[in-house]
Amino acid sequence: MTHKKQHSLLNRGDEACQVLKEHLEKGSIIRIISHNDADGISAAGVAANTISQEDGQYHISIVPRLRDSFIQKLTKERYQLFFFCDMGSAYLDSISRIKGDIIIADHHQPMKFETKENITHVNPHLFGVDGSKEVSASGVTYLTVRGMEKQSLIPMALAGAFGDMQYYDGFLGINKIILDEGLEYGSVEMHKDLKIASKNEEPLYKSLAYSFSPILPGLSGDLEASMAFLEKLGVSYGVKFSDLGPEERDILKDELVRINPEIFSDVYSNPKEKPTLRDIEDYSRILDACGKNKKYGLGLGICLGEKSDALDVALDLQRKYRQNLVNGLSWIKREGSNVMENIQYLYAEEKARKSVMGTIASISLSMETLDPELPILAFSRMDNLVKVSSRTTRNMVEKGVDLGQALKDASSSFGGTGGGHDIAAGAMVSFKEMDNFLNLVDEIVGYQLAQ
Ligand SMILES: [Mn+2]
Repeated sequence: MTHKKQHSLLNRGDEACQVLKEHLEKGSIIRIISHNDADGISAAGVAANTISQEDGQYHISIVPRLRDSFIQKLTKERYQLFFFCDMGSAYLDSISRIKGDIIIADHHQPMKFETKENITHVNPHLFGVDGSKEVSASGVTYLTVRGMEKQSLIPMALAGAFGDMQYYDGFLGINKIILDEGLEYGSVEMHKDLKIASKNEEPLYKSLAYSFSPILPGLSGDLEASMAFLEKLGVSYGVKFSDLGPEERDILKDELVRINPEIFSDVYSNPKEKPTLRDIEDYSRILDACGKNKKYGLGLGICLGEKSDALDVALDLQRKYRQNLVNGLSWIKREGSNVMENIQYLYAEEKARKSVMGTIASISLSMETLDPELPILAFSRMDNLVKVSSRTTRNMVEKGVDLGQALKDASSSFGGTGGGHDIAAGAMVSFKEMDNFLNLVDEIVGYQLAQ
């Protein structure tokens, strides 16, 4: 059954591939529209690299969300093929007004809509495949170019899956199929090692403090604690992990496994990349930092292998971003959250803190700095509006929590917009309605848990 569902999705990907090929043969300039996170940037990278390798041309826009005004603008553009990645499935009706052929490579819940002939819609949910766990947009986009033998782009397809948190100490479903294809072709290598961040780039104590997947309780997010931990072990904290001798590596491994056994596990790499970008999770984190800093072109430049100083600029951004994370996490440790009956929330107005709200909220849940039993809403003030990022745990989803539904219903009751996945969702509501919105979400989550 699973096999059949996956097969239908792969077939739809091949149909999209045919459309893409026809346009490449005709010399159409392809209009790519993608999302601004690590998954969306990787997806755009998979599409753009394919088009360049086939000597085609493209024009890309990376956007935070599909606004009606933007779709309106697209309807006036004269491209012959529009290629939406990581978005579009929820906007089929407005997208259908665009003239030209359309490929949608998305993994979000699609709206019910009778698809028009000019739209090739590739989305796991259409075939009963779980798009929140088994494939991300970069993977779906890879399925649309797979018919052109693009195995060299598999590391990028997996980077998006890491970015969308689809790694569960292993990949599932379509992600696993894509991984196996990469391993077989040799574009992905896998070995057992410590899964700590930026091993080829940062001094060891920073590598530990910046490791959040998996979490190292007591060390993740805490530079001083990481330094003290290494000092106590007698391991040099100021050198890169990659420069440690075998003996020091062994000591470190034994101690870290004691903190979290998942820290020693499969590490995936792209043997063709430069050392800093070789680890696919590091790659994904760098794209994430570009996205969070609104430097989409920079992230895309990295995906396109630009020779300029793009990587150095991106690493600088990542350092600043990580500093914000560390500061934000210590703020949560110090101040805690505001606790309601069924949920908890955080609120920020400072720019640096706002840039990391969703991330520090979810890290604090997994480190259990905050009560993991209470779904968290993180509010960032934007003039008259508040942006909400919400997160919960798999355990709570199993108990019935669906944040996508809760935020969609609660925000629409107060003239806002919202939605997303059961485990992570977002919304925008008017600042004046924040308290009402909170009370309603609290009520809805209570209701979901009582079912
Ligand atoms: Mn995505």
